[in-house]
Amino acid sequence: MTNRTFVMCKPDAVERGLVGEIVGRLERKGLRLVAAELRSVPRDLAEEHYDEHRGKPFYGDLVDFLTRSPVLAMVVEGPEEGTWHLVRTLVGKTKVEDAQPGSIRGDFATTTSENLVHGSDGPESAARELALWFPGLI
Ligand code: 3AN
Repeated sequence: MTNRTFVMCKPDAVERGLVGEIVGRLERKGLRLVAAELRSVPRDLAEEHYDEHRGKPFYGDLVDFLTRSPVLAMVVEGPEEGTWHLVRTLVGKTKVEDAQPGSIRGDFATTTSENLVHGSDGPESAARELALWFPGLI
């Protein structure tokens, strides 16, 4: 379903106790949790999740970070197509200095490498990531 997207509170969000804040923002927007699981991420899943960054200088650090401590993996649903885009707006820009106040990263993140939340960046990546993280739901 294209009105579903994959969202994850990364290890820094769980460690900092910001899961309630992040999920609350999604829910107050009007989005709904379809599934959520606190999960320790195996290295091969982290590598597959960040497949598009394989070979980049920060790839190893990215995989180390995602496997450092548990994440909250979620399936989030909105009333219309393009839920992924709504979530990306709530999450804020990738580069921490560009993330606007009012967005999750703009309000709570201080580095680009530990920026609290992942949200799929398009319909294709949403489909790929939902299948990767929640194969039973597809
Ligand atoms: P987003 O998380 O906004 O979808 P992506 O998919 O481009 O951004 O990057 C995935 C993650 O890789 C980012 N959340 C960030 O932690 C890390 N990252 C991306 N670009 C850089 C960079 N230039 N330097 C360090 N880390 C980066």
